[in-house]
Amino acid sequence: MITMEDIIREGHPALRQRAKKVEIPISQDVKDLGQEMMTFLVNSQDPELSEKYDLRAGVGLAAPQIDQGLRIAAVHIPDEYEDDSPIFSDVLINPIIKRQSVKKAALPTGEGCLSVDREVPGYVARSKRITIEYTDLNNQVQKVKLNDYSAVVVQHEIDHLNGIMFYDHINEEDPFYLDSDTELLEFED
Ligand code: FHF
Ligand code: ZN
Repeated sequence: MITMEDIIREGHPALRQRAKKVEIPISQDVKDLGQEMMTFLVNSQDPELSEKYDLRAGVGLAAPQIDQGLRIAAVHIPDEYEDDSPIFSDVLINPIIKRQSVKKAALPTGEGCLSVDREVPGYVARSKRITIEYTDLNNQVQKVKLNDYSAVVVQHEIDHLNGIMFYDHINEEDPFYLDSDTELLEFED
């Protein structure tokens, strides 16, 4: 089972490396790894299990964060964070962004990261809408359109596969500067 002890923190060089493509069809090891990553997210969002195993609640996890330099990311968005679209939950192998909107969106709280044990204030402007393509754990190619919260999370995960941290995107002079084509997303509930 993946716990916080398995998650590497900033300063570890693996977080700055480009992860390698996964061979398709995927091996049993990759399938197991992807399933473990998804289980971590589900457990971390469960009040009892997160308390029991001392897990920080997460909506995404990229393989480099557990020191596996492979292009694999798990995403599990809780229900209440999806307005119109159905909830997005999947393991993404070799994800690529096929299309991205010019219009940007940023979370009002800024972002955090399981590999960053400090608050980093500031807005992270990301594409508001993306179309991604990836292979799932059943070796099926999926093409999915995402917007707002789920698009932000997936872009945060794909950044990890490329050695990019969320704070690389924060404006140094004015962390809360908002571009005219960046929408501040609303708080949930
Ligand atoms: C998180 N947690 O999942 C953050 C961190 C924007 O690469 O957002 O580092 F669990 C992956 C509802 C709302 C339920 C929020 C992408 C953030 C990705 C994980 N938690 C949440 C929830 C959360 C990171 N990460 C603060 C841990
Ligand atoms: Zn992260």
